[in-house]
Amino acid sequence: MRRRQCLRGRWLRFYIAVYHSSQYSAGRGQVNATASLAFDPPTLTTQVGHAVTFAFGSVGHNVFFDPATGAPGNITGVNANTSVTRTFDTAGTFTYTCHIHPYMQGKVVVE
Ligand SMILES: [Cu+2]
Repeated sequence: MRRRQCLRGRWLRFYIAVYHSSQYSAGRGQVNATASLAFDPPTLTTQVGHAVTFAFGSVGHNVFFDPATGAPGNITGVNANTSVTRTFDTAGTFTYTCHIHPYMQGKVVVE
C-alpha cells in the first residue's frame, strides 16, 4: 500500500512537470520578429520567473521596454539571426517597441 502511494505521487509529479513544460516552453515563451516586421505573438502571457526568448531573423531589431517596475533590461543594438532571452521576475504588463521599426510593438503579460 505504501509503495502504491509512493508511485502515485511520482506519477503526479511527472504529469505536473509535463503539463508545466508544455505550457511554458517550446514556443509558448517565444516572441518572433516576423518577416512582415511585427512581433508574433503581439501579446505573450507568461508567469513570474519564466523566461521569454526574442527570436530575430535576418532583419535587425531591438527591444526597448517602456519604463515599468520590474521591466527586464532592454535588448539594445541591432540584433539579426540571433535569439535573446529575458526573464520576467515581476508580475505586470510590459510593453516594448523596436526602435529601428517604431511600429513594431509588443506586450508581455506576467501573471
Ligand atoms: Cu525592428
